Amino acid sequence: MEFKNLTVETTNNIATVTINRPAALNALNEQTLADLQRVFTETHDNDGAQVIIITGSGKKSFVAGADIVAMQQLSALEARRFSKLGHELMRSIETYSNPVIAAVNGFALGGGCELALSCDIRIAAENARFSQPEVNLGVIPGFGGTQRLARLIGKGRALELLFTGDMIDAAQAYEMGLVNKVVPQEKLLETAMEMATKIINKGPYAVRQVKEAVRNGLEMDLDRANQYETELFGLCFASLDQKEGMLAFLEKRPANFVGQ
Ligand code: DAK
Repeated sequence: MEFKNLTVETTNNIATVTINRPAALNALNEQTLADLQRVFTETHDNDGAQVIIITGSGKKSFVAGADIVAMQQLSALEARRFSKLGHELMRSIETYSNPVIAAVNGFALGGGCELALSCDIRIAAENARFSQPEVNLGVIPGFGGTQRLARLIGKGRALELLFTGDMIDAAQAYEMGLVNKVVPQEKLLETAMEMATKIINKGPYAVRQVKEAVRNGLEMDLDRANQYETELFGLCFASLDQKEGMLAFLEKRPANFVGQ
């Protein structure tokens, strides 16, 4: 696939998607949103990468937000369309069948923070900075920030960040549970790759079911969520991966999963 504002490199079923608009610190304009959307809608399950890593080009910025130059002149209707494109992308990432890791290599502001929030796991470089600064510009987050941030780090801490627009560093983000790990910048992609490699060596069918179970279960009450888990657990026993995984354990050898 060819893209205007992205590069995609796939090694051993792990795709690294690099947002590449260095002159604007990788800010998200319509083209970039559309490019990213194609990554997540044109590949599925086994024909796509088993893990996708999203990062930004350069050492300074993951994504410095939605593109303020492009947004400045929008009419209300155009702003609504832009917001919809962003929402659709974030949802495509969140519902993508396989895990998505954000490797946050610098500023993750506004739409950049929202992009990281839509990923399953966030690994931050020590120089990463996070904020939802939309109130500085007289708007609110338009790509799900008010919803996903509160769900991830809790209402009180999310509201503080959303009301003040304060920028926090990687260590603070880690303390709040906004990121899973903080590593030196030069180790960022290596760490993301190591985690991705660990994941792709597990049963791919089970990994996909884990993502479904957690994502959908969080929207349900506990009884329904446990029932849902029971159904997905049962379904695993119709998969080749369950048969192979358990047989391999009993034969004391590594499993050869097929992802079905
Ligand atoms: N958009 C466009 N260009 C940007 C940008 C952005 N978000 N961030 C940086 N740039 C550009 C700068 O304008 C500059 O361009 P030139 O002047 O060189 O042409 C270049 O990137 C380098 O930036 P700086 O010179 O400013 O670099 P510094 O190191 O001095 O500062 C910074 C880095 C990240 C702290 C600073 O650039 C900054 O504060 N950037 C803006 C960060 C920001 O406020 N981001 C949030 C954007 S708001 C909605 C839809 C979506 C959203 C809201 C509503 N609806 C439709 C309702 C989402 C909103 C946002 O994401």
